Amino acid sequence: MTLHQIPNTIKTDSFWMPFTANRQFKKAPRLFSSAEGMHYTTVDGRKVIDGSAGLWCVNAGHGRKQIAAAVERQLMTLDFAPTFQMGHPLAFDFAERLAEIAPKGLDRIFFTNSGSESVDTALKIALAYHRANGQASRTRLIGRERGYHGVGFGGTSVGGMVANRRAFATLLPGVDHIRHTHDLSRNAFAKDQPEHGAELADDLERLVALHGAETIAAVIVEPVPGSTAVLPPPKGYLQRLREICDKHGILLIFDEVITGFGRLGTPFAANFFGVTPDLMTTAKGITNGTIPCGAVFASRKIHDGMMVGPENQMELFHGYTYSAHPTACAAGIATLDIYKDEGLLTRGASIAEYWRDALHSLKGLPNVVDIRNCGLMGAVELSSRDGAVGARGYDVMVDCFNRGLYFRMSGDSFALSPPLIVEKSHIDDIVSILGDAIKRVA
Ligand code: PXG
Ligand code: PLP
Repeated sequence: MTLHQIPNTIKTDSFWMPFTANRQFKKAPRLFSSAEGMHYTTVDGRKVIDGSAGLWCVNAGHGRKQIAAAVERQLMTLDFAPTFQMGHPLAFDFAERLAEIAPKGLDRIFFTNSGSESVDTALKIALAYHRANGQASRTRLIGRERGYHGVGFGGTSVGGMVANRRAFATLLPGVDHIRHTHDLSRNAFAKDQPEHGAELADDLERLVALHGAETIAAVIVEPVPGSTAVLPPPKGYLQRLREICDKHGILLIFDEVITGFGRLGTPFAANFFGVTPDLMTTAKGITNGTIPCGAVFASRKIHDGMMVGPENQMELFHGYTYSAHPTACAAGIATLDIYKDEGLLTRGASIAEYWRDALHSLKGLPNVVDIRNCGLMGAVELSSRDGAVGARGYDVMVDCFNRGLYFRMSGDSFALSPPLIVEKSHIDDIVSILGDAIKRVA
């Protein structure tokens, strides 16, 4: 199991690692020292294929010189400029460029520094919008079980992964959740979107009946939940959710922090599913993972609905010191240039079928209970060992790392989302290393 893992030669005590079993990790650290294209290189010089685009963010692959050069140039020209009652041209240019690729009508852009900040921003905009439009009673926020919306108090509250919630007491009041759509009994090994479960969107009607529509501000869902290991929505589900929101005047927020910027073979999941939300949260791929940045895309209806009151009065009392940071804007524009020049926002569509078939070839291996795919997202789910959820998954993950494959795991599921530059040969490598590990660990 410790093959290739160097003895611990660095001091690891001070860094309190995020979302990590710190004590276990520090006994045998897994350390990357450089990256290029589809691969990381470890501190001991091994090439490891990146099966998860870093943390779902390095969509154009690693080591893009164009982005590095743009950031360097920007730092030497204008290192920082405020965007509170001041501005700098790149912020406006970047917003215009994002508006060009936005789902139709979602072309008003509020900048943040992460997915968590995008989520909390979108939730606050939803509340403020209703208040500005005479519906101040709409204060409830609805999430979904198994959802992940980052780690702010807002995102944690609407999130639906119990481990991320239970240590943090009562969170925001007035939050409720609709049911998740993961249903192995009906949909195991479904390809692309599962057939069964569109009716689960009706769970929103249950909450409307319970609380009254006039108390509900917004519903937030990931079009394809990522952190709970890739759960494509049942056919018709998102359409139905949109209809129910419209019927009751509830805003629909798509959290596209993972699905944004080409992950499904379309610029955004909203394009892929043909469903347009009122607000869309993004981050990660917006700068190819290089410089922290996020953006909330708002509809004209929401934006214009907030542009009320005296002109000399701020419309939204919200923003971050680093909203539209010059280096993030420079990195973002360079990233969008790469996406455009290389067709990466739609490239996934041409390789998604190969990806799907390769993943589904793992069906029948020991303990494999489900395989899921959507665009260039994919997941393999294993059954858990008795009384030890996550143990088998961890062993497979470590085995893969030792043999040259990195990916994210969630319990006993593996979430795969390679950089969008992935070639068929890389997919073959990913699937063969993973398949061998599943057999070996069994
Ligand atoms: N919303 C969604 C849908 C996300 O996936 C966030 C919000 C929060 O973004 P920030 O930038 O604050 O982390 C995310 C982030 C994993 C994994 O492998 C997923 C995320 C982050 C790190 C790891 O499941 N998603
Ligand atoms: N805490 C203090 C004391 C601050 O002054 C600020 C910003 O001015 C913040 C937190 C928020 O920081 P940020 O704008 O980077 O989110």
